[in-house]
Amino acid sequence: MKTEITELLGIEYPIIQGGMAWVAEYHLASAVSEAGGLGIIGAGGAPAAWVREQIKEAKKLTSKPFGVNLMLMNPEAEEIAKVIVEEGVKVVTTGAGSPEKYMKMWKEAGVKVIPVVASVALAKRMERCGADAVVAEGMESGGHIGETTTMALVPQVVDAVEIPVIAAGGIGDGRGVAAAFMLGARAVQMGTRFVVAKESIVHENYKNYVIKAKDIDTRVTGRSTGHPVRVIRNKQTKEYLRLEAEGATLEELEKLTLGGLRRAVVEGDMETGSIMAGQIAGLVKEEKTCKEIVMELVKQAESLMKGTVING
Ligand code: TUI
Repeated sequence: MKTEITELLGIEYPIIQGGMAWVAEYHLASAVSEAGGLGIIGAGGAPAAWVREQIKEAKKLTSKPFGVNLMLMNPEAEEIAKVIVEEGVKVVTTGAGSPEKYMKMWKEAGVKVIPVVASVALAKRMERCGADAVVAEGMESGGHIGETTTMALVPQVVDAVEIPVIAAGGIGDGRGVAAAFMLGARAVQMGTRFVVAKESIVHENYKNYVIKAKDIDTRVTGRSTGHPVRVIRNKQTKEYLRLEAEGATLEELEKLTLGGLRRAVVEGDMETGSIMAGQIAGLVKEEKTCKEIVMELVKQAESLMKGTVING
């Protein structure tokens, strides 16, 4: 499964783990990298010192490449951007904004830069300012999302840029991987599937929620605030969507979600927590190791694509 992305990143398989806040810490990231994919440490809203520590711990567990995801709304984004360079991280992905102001520093340090985009316009802008690849993330994804589905977004981004495109959103098994290649992607990024990995440190309640979720169980909160976030429905989303429909203020709405991801991931609070997950949660049925997940994805995708030229 060699593609422009496996070559660019020096990895075995074109499978990237999403940089999920609170979830994507060093145990998960190093396990995905050890399995031949690209593990990613998600900075989320964490302080720069935490990110540095995570990078150091990941280096102890793997000598293979791994990345860091910089969530651009992080108040310490500037410091984290520097930590990435200082610690010699090979790959950075970014989310929830445009990483333009860090691009020069990263490129000069030889860091491969892969912004996550939800539109053709941002993909083009990222290519112009030197991105090595982009992740085109559809609205099937968990967490902060755009407006367009993976099926519609990926081929449009592929046609709009010369750099390789990684597909994300709604991919949970080898069929999704094969489909992404058919759309012109050169790799996939997956989050929800890895939430339930054995090496994932999320609370057991969270994993069980993903495993139990059906196809129609996610909801998008925050459409009215300009920050749409996909989560598995629970008591919090019911209350949130009710308030949102009644025209509640941003302040009232934020009261419900503040610290919600931490409550769900760390405390296992399934009532007031934000259980971020993608629409593919309904497909995720059991906990497996990262190695088992990656090997299963590769085997299934390869058998579906027999005779298909990926880089054609
Ligand atoms: O970033 C994500 N997904 C995320 S970030 C996150 S942390 C969070 N926690 C609580 C509330 C809100 C966020 C959880 N999930 N995916 C990548 C992504 N980026 N999706 C969409 C975007 C995006 C959206 C707008 C990127 C750029 C953008 O505008 C850029 C510009 O300046 O025009």
